Amino acid sequence: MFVIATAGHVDHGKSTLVRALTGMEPDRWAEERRRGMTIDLGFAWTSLADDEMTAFVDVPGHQRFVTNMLAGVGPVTAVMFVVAADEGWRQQSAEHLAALHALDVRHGVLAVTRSDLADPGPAIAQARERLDGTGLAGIPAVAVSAVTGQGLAALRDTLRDLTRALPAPAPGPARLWVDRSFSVRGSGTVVTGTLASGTVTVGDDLLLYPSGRTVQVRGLQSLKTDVDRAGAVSRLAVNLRGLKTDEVRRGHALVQPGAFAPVTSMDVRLVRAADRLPAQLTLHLGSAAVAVRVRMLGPSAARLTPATPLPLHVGERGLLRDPGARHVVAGFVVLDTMPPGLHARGDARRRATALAGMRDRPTVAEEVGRRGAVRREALVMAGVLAPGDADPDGVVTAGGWLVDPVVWKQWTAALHRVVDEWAAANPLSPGIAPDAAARRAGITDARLVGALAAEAGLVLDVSGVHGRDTGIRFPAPIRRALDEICAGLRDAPFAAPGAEDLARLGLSRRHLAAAVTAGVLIRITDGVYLLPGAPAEALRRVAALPQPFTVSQARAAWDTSRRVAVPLLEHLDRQGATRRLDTARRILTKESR
Ligand SMILES: Nc1nc2c(ncn2[C@@H]2O[C@H](COP(=O)(O)OP(=O)(O)OP(=O)(O)O)[C@@H](O)[C@H]2O)c(=O)[nH]1
Ligand SMILES: [Mg+2]
Repeated sequence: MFVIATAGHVDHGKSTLVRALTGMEPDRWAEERRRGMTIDLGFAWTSLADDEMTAFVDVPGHQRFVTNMLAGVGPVTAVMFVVAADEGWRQQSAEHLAALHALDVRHGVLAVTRSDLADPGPAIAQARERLDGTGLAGIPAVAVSAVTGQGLAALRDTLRDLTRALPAPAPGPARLWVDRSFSVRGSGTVVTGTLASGTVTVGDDLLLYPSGRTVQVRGLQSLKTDVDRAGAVSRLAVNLRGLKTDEVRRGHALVQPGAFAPVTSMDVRLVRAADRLPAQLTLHLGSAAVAVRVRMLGPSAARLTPATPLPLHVGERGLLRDPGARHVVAGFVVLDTMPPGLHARGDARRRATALAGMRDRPTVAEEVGRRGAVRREALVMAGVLAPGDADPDGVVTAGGWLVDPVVWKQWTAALHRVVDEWAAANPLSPGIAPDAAARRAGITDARLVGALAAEAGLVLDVSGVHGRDTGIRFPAPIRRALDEICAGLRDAPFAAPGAEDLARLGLSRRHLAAAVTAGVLIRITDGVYLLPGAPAEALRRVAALPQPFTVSQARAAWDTSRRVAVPLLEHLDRQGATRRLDTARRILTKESR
């Protein structure tokens, strides 16, 4: 299916032309027919060629209903621009063109209608001139009369050529901008809209914006025909389970879960804006019209804060209007849906400079480079990365993060420094907990510490991150047993496990010897194993005793038994840290004082 929106000044013959092309009545309301004027959006369809259907979204031309007009064209990429031969270019011709240009609509046909009432030549020439310099410059023009039928066949052919030349809808998640909601007896709530991307299937769970509710698709119709499934582009009526009619209305959106972040703050590039914009405007995007706070960052950059969350992606276009004024005040391109806070003096100016250097559709590497590190799913929800995309080249991926290689290097170095500092300050527990390490090293997420530790040649185990990697790999039960012993020794550094403890844990002499080689434990004497930092801590504690000191004073200071205290003192003697004075007393050597 193809979807084409109409555009053009009030009363120029848009609806009449749609009726002539489709045989359907786009003006749905009695009031519209009585007043001979379109108020709300109308929908009609026909087959221009083969079996493929073309649906028209017929918009009102009157200035008062421009919000309805924008809701109609918002999700549509092709337009039938109507100008009356007898009236020529008028005010809403210009306003509609400004909106289409800002939305970057590039596909269209110029229909100069009512050409039975006047020579269409001057109106065509005038319209072409106005279209020049916009995205619709050079579109084919057709003179037509809906009354005499003159030119209608040519218009059909031109519209058919237009639809054939339309680019396939960009692959992407399902998003349907709601333009109507009503209740059908026996079915409940039905919404209609233009599905501009993705696929919807009966039974799907979708997210409703802005409420964030999950709703289930109970039934689908496309052009009044029941379907099980519909893909973009299509006009769709969606029957929703468990939703009251007043809970959904025009401007809401149904989207695929996990595909969009609820955007409440975004940085945009302004297109064709005045130097300064009012601080409060209305934002139009898709079928939505939402109050928005505008903060100018620079001449063509602004931060927008919509009053309700919007499901949108980087690179999308929208409009800003002053509801009081009679024109579009600016178009915009979404550049960042996760903008950084602006706290310090000069932040806004720096941000404007950064935004000026961004492309409308950044690559993943550019986004990662700009942010240093970003969650993969955040880029998916920003529309920069598709869920199935392979991890991009030139970016480090770990733990669900995409990290800039320069930042990765900095983090690796910082982790090394933090681990060294910690080990020096805490000789008895050389492992630092991952979240503490992340905090000290300025690493965004503690879940990255494991990968960074591996990169840095460090070890992450139950005792935290530490620097001992000897390449010895223990079987899992042995590793667990050693971890248990280390954890116990971190709490009570001199409570060396006894022979029964070691036997219960399944640790043989061979395992313990390997643990010593690996630097996990040190052997004080046969059967007495402590953490590598234990002698330094032991010395620190006996240094605090009155000198000289006895074995039982040392034992008390270490809170251990003679089984450990005696060989540990002998170990300190051998290291030259302590010296025996006589059978009972020892003293710290000069070197260790
Ligand atoms: N003579 C003549 N009259 C036409 C032609 N097309 C439309 N009209 C008349 O022009 C008037 C306006 O036509 P509409 O189709 O309602 O115009 P519109 O652009 O849909 O108007 P809005 O939706 O209110 O913006 C009606 O009285 C139509 O009968 C045409 O080709 N020839
Ligand atoms: Mg009309």
